[in-house]
Amino acid sequence: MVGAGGVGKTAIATRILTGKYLETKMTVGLNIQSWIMTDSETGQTYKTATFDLGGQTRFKFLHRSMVSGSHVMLLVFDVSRYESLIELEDWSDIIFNDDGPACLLVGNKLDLGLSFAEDEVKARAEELNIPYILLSAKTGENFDQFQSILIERIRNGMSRKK
Ligand SMILES: Nc1nc2c(ncn2[C@@H]2O[C@H](COP(=O)(O)OP(=O)(O)OP(=O)(O)O)[C@@H](O)[C@H]2O)c(=O)[nH]1
Ligand SMILES: [Mg+2]
Repeated sequence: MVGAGGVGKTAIATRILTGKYLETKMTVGLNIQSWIMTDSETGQTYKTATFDLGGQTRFKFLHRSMVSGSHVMLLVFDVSRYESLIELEDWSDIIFNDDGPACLLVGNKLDLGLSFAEDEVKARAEELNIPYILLSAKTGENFDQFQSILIERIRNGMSRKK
């Protein structure tokens, strides 16, 4: 998971792991958590590790090798902060690498409402040729759909990197 500081990466990881929204603190460096995920379509289980990367720019140099070696990259932004979408451009080279992770653009804090047109997100996702989803880690809106796409991305990322 990558994205600007404060967009809600840790809140999303927490909801994946616990099904709940809990208050978070700024992530210093990174936070790794493991869990087992079952693909309801294939019955396959995956032992998963989330690398929740602190969004402060001073940590960025540490992230590139971890991200390019992973199966899935979630590019998280805050729908109420347009700059957080723009900042994700830093990861374009990894997105466009055929051997890179399967990617998903995630717009969080949907409960606050979008401060710009959804078409902007759509256009960005089309440019990068990756799917996108808007959700709220706080209310859980669209989280079920997110988890289905996530498992599809894991399947996709695993088959790329066999
Ligand atoms: N309204 C709203 N607030 C949220 C949501 N998700 C997270 N937040 C809040 O946004 C702030 C930052 O959330 P974090 O999950 O810590 O953000 P982060 O991306 O992990 O931040 P860094 O670790 O600094 O990179 C916290 O105060 C959260 O409570 C959401 O879906 N809606
Ligand atoms: Mg965090």
